[in-house]
Amino acid sequence: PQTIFLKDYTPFDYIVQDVHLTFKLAPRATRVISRIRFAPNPDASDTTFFLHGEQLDLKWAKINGADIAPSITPEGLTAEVPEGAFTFECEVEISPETNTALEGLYMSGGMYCTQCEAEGFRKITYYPDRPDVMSTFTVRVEGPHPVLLSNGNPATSGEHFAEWHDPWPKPAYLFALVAGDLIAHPDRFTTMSGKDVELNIYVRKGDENKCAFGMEALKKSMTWDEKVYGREYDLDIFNIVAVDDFNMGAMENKGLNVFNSSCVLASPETSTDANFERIEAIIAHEYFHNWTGNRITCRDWFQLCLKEGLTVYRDSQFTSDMRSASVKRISDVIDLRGRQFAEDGGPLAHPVRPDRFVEINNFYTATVYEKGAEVIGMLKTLVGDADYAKALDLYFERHDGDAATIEDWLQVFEEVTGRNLKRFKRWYTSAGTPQLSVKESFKNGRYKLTFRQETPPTPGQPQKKPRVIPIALGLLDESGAEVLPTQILEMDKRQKSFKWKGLASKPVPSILRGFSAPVILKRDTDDVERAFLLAHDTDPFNRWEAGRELAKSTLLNMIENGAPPNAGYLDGMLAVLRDDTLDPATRALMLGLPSQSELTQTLSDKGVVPDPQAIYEAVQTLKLAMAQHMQDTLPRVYAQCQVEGPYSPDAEPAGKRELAIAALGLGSRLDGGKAAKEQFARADNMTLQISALAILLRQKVGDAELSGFYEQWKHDRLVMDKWFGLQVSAAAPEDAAEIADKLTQHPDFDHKNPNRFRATLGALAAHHAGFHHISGRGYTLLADWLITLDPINPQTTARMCAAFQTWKRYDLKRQEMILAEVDRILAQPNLSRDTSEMLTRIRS
Ligand code: BAL
Ligand code: ZN
Repeated sequence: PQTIFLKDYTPFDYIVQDVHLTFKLAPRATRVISRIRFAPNPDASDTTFFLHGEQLDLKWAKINGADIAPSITPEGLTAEVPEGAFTFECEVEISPETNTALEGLYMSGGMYCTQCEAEGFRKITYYPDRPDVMSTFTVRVEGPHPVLLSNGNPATSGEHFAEWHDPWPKPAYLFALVAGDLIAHPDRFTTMSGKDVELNIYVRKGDENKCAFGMEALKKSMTWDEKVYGREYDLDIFNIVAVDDFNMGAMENKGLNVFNSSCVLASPETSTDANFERIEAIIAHEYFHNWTGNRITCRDWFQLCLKEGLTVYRDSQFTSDMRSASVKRISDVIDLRGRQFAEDGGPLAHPVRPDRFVEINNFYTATVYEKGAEVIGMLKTLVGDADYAKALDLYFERHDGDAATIEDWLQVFEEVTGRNLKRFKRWYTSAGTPQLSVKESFKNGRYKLTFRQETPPTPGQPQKKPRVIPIALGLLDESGAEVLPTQILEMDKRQKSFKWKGLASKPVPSILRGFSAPVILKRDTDDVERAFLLAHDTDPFNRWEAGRELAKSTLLNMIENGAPPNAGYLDGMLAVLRDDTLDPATRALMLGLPSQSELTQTLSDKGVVPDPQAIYEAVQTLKLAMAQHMQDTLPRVYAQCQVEGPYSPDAEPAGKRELAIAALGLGSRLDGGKAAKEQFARADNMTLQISALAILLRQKVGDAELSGFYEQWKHDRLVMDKWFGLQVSAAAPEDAAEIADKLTQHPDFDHKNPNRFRATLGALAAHHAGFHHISGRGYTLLADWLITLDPINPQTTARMCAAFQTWKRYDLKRQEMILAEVDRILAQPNLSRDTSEMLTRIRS
């Protein structure tokens, strides 16, 4: 397969002036008739007329009304064209019903829908399918369905047809079409300039009672983007459609967002607090793309972080404003360390802006999205809130209607601030997580911190230059009072020292407050200082971090030296549990332990070969010790955190439930699940019901509840995904693969549905000790299913291959077993480009 390089970018040879499409829908024989006006691009150097097109059955093609016989390859169409402007027309036939890749136009549960990002439009018709080709679209959809939707504003409609016109030029990846027997949950919004906008969430019959929360989230997002970024919505209508079969979470098509139903449908009985929060964030994310992604799009796919990093950053700001900023920050960092640090430290490491790819679908990664958002957070920290706002205003003003680059983005910051961002730009171009080590000295009231940055080599980048790292720092005295409130140190060299004088005593530093940069902090410290910061740090993130570090040091000592649980840690956690001045959600986060894969990474960074079973056992031992140490307090906290009245997904009641569930989970190690059985029996919402079930399954006393849950919810697809996933994630390590295997034989398992596939096999891959069980059954089962799924849905298959990316961390036996499975998949004939690229990179 061909590698595509950023350095080879050239503009398309033509400008597309406008596009007219007619769809005559039929499950296996949809006809797509296109009329496209082209004109030569004065910025282009060549005049080859090539249009992308894959798996299309061309019926005819014309230029300026005259038949042509273009040359067709599996990748597209080439034709002779006249000089100057001309009109290209063609008709193709496609088969949505047999499109299991869920890319292009396909069918899901009887409805038609599309997914075109990144390169799906070429499976709909012949077109220059690249993000820098932008045009207005007029679309006519013909079919017997009550609802016929496309982008933009509705034009005309009649019996069995509807026409839509999108006045905003857009690239083909933002095209969308939906047709089906759908029900609308309608509403309206008045924009800041007084424009009335029609809003709809379209769902299948039976789901109409699960739209209200999503609609409120949409209106909140529209208001927030006006208030915080001054961005107003720009069409007469905004539609969201829920689809059951979808490779991603959701898609920001202009005026017609298509959502995985799991990311929009919500009700207290079927969705957990975490589901509600995620739905709110994803609705905001897709809506925010209207400006950061759609009005200003990417010049080429290497610039994906331009829209994704910024939009993730914006949705995290939104969630911080709607809920608790510190809880959001802590949760984001847990996620970043779990997914992005693993990627950055292994064979799949790539820069936030990659400079090469084989299959762009493989670059919708935690690095592009989440690290991309971290880079924007750092930029804002460095330039300050006021200049960030000015730079964003300039960005929107200057690049509205453009397909832009990271250079364009950084340029507006340079102009507004007068800064040179050359060194900062390395965050975009250099892969790997910097390690930031720090040494301190104190003498005669003078305190000095010396930082050093080092980034390990990553594939294709053996040497790393220093980057600009904003370090938020505060200093505390021995009583816990702040002697230096938070200030930002700019670490812009390989090594740099910072000094303070006139201090009465040696301070305790609180470094990297709020996790001000996505780095690994390396500091020789001890549990006494960690316990001090856990008790006193005024920065909520670093207070949590101190507890986390203490937990890590306790667990590592247990794993490596067979030590008993550290009494200081147990006391510290008991104090946290009892600390009523801390909000419940923060207490719940503090009581959580580092994930087993995070511990694996820490061990492997220290040069120790991790044993997944030993890590699992240490975690179980520590949880039991915590339960014993807290046994008098747990029931009181559980009782205090009961929420009265009707269910609300707001942050405050959700936080209380989270702490109650944490207390229940620990307590179940002493009461054999008695209290969890009671909670399951009286639960009137999914958060309480499924958390109780999870606790019972972990205690191996939940068989009756598991069957009861199935009988209660077997009609509900999204709840059944939870039922599948939970059984695997709650299994003991030795049982996880066998349980997953049995579930794949269950009549309700459907490997063609990405949600069900991910719920079952994804849960296995995420069960650290289960997936890496020394029997190797986890590896074999996942590989079997990846081989089965690849010809059906390459995108979902390729993403799940990432489960194998950490193979180098483990012992030789596990390494051999993993590589044998990777090679078995690679040896399959006709393996997709997606999967083959992923596994080849993992193998390297
Ligand atoms: N653009 C793909 C889906 C998303 O990031 O919103
Ligand atoms: Zn996005």
